[in-house]
Amino acid sequence: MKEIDISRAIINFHFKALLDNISTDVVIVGAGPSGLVAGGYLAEKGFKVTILEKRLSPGGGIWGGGMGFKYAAVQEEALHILKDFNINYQKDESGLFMVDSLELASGLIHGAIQKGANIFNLITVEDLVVRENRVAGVVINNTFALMEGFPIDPLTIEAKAVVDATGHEHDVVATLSRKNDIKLNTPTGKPLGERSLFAEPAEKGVVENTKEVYPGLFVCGMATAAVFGYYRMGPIFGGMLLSGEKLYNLLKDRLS
Ligand code: 48F
Repeated sequence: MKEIDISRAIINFHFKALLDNISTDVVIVGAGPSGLVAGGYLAEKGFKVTILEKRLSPGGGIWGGGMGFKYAAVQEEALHILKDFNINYQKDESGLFMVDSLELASGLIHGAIQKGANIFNLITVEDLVVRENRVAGVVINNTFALMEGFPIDPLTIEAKAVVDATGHEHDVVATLSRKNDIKLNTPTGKPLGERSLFAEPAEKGVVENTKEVYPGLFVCGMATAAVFGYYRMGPIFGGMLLSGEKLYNLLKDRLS
C-alpha cells in the first residue's frame, strides 16, 4: 500500500462526486432535519439531490436535543417519517414520542445518503445564481476560506430548484433579498423575521409556510418562520420532519 494511492483515491472520488453534482435537480442548502428528510425522499424518488452543509457535521440543530439534554420530542403525526428512516422512539406519558437526538441526527443523515442524496459538508452557499428573475443555482465556497475572510472567488452549481433549509439563519433568502431589488412571496416582499416561542402554532406554521418564496427558490424548516414571520417552537421536531415531507411533495410534482 502506497500513501499516494490513498490520496489519489480520495481526490478521484471526491472530484467525481462533485462533478456529478454541478448540474443537479435540487440543491438543498443546510443539512438539518427538514433538508435531510426532503432530500432523502426526493432522492429515493429518483431525483438528483445535492445537499450542501457549511459545517463539518450535518445534522444542524438536532444534536443538542433541548439545552444539550439528548432527547427531542416528536408528535404522532410525524412517526411515519421516523419509521421510513429506521429511527427508534418511545412514548412519553404526555402523549409525545421521544427520540434520542444522536439517533435522530445520525439516522436522518444515514437515511438520506442511503436513499441516494449527495451530501457535501464544509461547503457554504454564499450567494445565488439569478437569471431572468429566477433562481437558477447556488454560489459556493469553502467554509474555511470564508471563515478566514480570504479573497477567493467562488464556484457555482446549477439546479432546477434551490431550497433554503438553513434554519433560523434563513441565509439564502436573506442574501437574495439583500442583494437584489426583488419581491419575495411574503406580505412585504421581504423576510418578516422570526417571532418568539409558541410551540403549537409554530409547528403548524412551519408546514403551512413550506413553499416557493421566489421563482426557483423554496423554503422549508425553521427558515420558514424567519421568512414568513412565524413563531419558533423549541426542541420539538415533528414540524421539521413534516416540512421536509411537504417540500418533497411540492418538488416531486414540480420537477416531474
Ligand atoms: O437549523 P437546522 O437544524 O435546520 P432545520 O431543518 O431545523 C431546525 C431545528 O434543528 C431546530 C428547531 C426545531 O425545533 O428549531 O433549530 O430548519 O440546520 C440548518 C443547517 O444549515 C446550515 C447550518 O450549518 C445547519 O447545519 N447552513 C446555514 N447556512 C448555510 C448552511 C449556508 N449558507 N450554506 C450551507 N449550509
